[in-house]
Amino acid sequence: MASIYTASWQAPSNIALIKYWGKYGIQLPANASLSFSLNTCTTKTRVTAEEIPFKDFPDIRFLFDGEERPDFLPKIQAFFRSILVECSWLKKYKLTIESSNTFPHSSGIASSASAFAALALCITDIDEQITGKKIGGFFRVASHRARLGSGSAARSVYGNYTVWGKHPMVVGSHQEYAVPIDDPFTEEFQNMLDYVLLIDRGEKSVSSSAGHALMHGHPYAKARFERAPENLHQLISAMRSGDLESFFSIVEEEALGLHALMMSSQPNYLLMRPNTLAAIEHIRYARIKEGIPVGFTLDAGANVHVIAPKSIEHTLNDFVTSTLQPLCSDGAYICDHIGAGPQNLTNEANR
Ligand code: 2P0
Repeated sequence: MASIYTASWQAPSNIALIKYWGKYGIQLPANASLSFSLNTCTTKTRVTAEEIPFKDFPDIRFLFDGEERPDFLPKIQAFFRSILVECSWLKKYKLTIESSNTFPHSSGIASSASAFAALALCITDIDEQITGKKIGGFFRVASHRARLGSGSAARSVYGNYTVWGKHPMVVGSHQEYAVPIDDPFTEEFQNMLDYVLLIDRGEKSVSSSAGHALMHGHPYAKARFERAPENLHQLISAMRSGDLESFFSIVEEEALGLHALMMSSQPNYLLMRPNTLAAIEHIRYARIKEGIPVGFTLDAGANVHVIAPKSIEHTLNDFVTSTLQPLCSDGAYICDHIGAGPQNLTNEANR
């Protein structure tokens, strides 16, 4: 009888505070990035591997929310091609991948980080089952594999704060995989809230992969790749000393700097929308004029991540519902916060 193996993992989305923008070689980052994993925005994936006669390439079916989605296959196949040498057993298996997100479909929230993290965790889990050997540094291996699917996914195999890319301030940091940051950050940074304002739910005009590619030959690339490690250094220092003012200043510079790079690419492009700017102005007013410890960051899109320590949750709820919610598409926003990381659901899947 053909052998069948199953693994199921839930992995979080993450938001970068120090951005990864620009890469070289095989998915290696031009600078180290730092992010935190979210709690509510996650992808749940189940992989079933069924033994079949030898083929050159794994036979893959991909279902999203129970529906066959061949449009996702090219990126998934590219991922499997890149891990085929280290997981040669894949050639003998037919894979069924079933995936779903907890965040709303076409919300404009990037799902490649949580999706490839969940997939890499499932494949690494099945790897252990098939070979019968425990993989030392399981999450490090999964992070390296996730990176090959999507760079930011390397950071989504852990909870809390992570760093992907070598940086002198983070012991053990590496270009090929992310590492969790085990740092004595002060209390306000241990319970960060992230409310995601859904400003525009449409498809982005330029994909992140295309955006990364435009950093080759970018007129400001050199300055960016020198600035990012300096910002990472300053950010960690601010988080160690409880300096929220410096923290917000660096995080917002990174967000605006990311979009400035897009706006000065050749060809240039713009992902912010008028309500992105309106939200930013309100957030800055609240912090600078009203003394509310709140800031923002942006992903590669129009949505705004509103960041604040948990201690001001009630104030933040009032501020968001009264001032920011009207700027959101259909008034939609997601209340999230820093999360504990992926969950192994394999035993549940095998039941
Ligand atoms: C980040 N982003 O650090 C940056 C900031 C978006 C804004 O990494 O080509 O989907 O798959 O490696 O990881 C989004 O790009 O790009 C991203 P690929 P990815 O989170």
